[in-house]
Amino acid sequence: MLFFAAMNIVFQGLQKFGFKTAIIDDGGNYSYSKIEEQSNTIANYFSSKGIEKGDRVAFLLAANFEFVATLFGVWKAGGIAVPLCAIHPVSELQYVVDDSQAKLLILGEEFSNNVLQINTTQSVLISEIGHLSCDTQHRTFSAQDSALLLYTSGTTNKPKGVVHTHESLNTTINSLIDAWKWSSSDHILHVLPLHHTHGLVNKLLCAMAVGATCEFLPKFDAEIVWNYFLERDITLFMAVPTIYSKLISYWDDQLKERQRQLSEGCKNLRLMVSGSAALPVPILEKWESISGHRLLERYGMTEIGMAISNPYNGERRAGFIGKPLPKVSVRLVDENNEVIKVENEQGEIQIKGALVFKEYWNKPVVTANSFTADGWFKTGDSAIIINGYHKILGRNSVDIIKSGGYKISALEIESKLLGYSKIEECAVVGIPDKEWGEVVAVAMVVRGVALREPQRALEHIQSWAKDKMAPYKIPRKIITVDELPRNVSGKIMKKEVKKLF
Ligand code: MCA
Ligand code: AMP
Repeated sequence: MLFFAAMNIVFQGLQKFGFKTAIIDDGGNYSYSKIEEQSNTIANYFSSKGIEKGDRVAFLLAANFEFVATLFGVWKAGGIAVPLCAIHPVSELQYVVDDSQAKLLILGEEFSNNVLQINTTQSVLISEIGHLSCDTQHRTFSAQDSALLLYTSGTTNKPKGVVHTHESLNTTINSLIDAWKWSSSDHILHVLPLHHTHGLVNKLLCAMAVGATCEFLPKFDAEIVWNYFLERDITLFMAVPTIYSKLISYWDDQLKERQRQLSEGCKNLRLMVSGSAALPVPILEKWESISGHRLLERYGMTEIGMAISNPYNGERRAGFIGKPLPKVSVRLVDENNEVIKVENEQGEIQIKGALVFKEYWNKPVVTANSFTADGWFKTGDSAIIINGYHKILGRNSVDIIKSGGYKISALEIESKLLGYSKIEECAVVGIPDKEWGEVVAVAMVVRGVALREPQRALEHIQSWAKDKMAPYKIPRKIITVDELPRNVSGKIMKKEVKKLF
């Protein structure tokens, strides 16, 4: 008998929507029943491999049906899902596998080379998980049980694992379904990575919870996305600002008649959302002029899911992230942790509610320090409220960079760069960029003459870094200096470093 507590709203969808199309990928169309069936098979396999409640199962799979079936399979077996980043080099994957103490690693065919390179207790290719007819009794889990471990970069050198429970995931999913009017007739085009909240929760899991169709592209490609808007019945699109910027560039390069057709194609959609990084007002305005859609900008974070949003109906204010979603408590506090009670005063955003994560994996001290004594999560984002709407003003830490919607730790890159023998000292900063939001830049003091010429240094370092860091972390701008700007106590002054570029 198959049995588990359907505490997670997305499970209800698997049973309720039966033969409706849930997923479309390169391989075809898959119904909700197919996910139910395949995830049972996978859960049985996990149980046969000794996966028990609370065990971490890591998986490196392309954005496709197998990913979705594996995610549900992990949950049905009582495990904690650890989706890995498809574009991370082996060293970064190894870090996540080790840090999460994954008991099992699942790999897609396209990643089969990694089997030989990542050290794990057990790893298996997804294609090798056959159909086990044994009638496994799936474990029950409660709302408070851990469900998901997502890695995020922060003010610490190495990425931290953010643990979400079934309840915290459900809270964000339910609130987005209401706020953005998700329904079973929705068809979302999915172009984002699945190891982050934006792609995994906002797009995939919301779709699965309401019986919508989620169509995956293997990789973002501006031309393909435009053609999908034109030719298919897409109703929903969600992306980071960089993607809208790339879609605009593509449109700009087309002849008038094609531009007209592309713009016309956007009429089929009912909603387009932007998030993960600040949406520049010129992008919002240009997008509105070519697509007819005023982007709905919202604010979230790996640790909290989605907290603040512009409205579905009503004013979507350019340059603002909107108002708190229902069931989320949001406050701004000044540097003395005094709550700001009036508008037009800048403070840190702090969040409370069932959407907030449970803990950083194996980091009790860091977890405790990220909350105030009275239980508010400190986001590190600074904001102001004007006429009821929140506006992000920046981050408290200069060491956090957002590039293409990815959060990057300057400290992590610095520590990796110092592994290059010719670099004596370095300071990594984010430099504003029209397309990427910010790009990674490094000022460095080098040994010898080989890296003195900036263009040569850039080529050298980019090629050296390829197997050590994900593409979005690799420095795009480099300068060499005789010494880094420091204050009287010897601390590098990052604001001065930024000015060097
Ligand atoms: C890639 N390139 C870059 C960067 N990334 N250059 C500068 N800065 C970067 N960050 C270079 C590559 O090296 C390559 O260069 C060229 O750009 C194309 O690379 P490619 O990988 O093909 O780029 P892409 O596929 O067009 O990627 C752009 C992207 C991607 C689709 C915007 O960055 C992306 O998927 N971002 C989304 C991340 C995300 O989902 N974040 C959500 C986390 P060359 O051609 O020279 O080789 S935040 C979150 O979840 C919270 C909760 C929230 O609020 O949402
Ligand atoms: P991550 O930790 O990768 O989930 O990124 C979360 C961070 O992205 C937040 O702390 C913000 O700094 C940033 N972010 C998300 N949405 C927005 C937005 N609409 N405007 C500005 N920053 C945002």
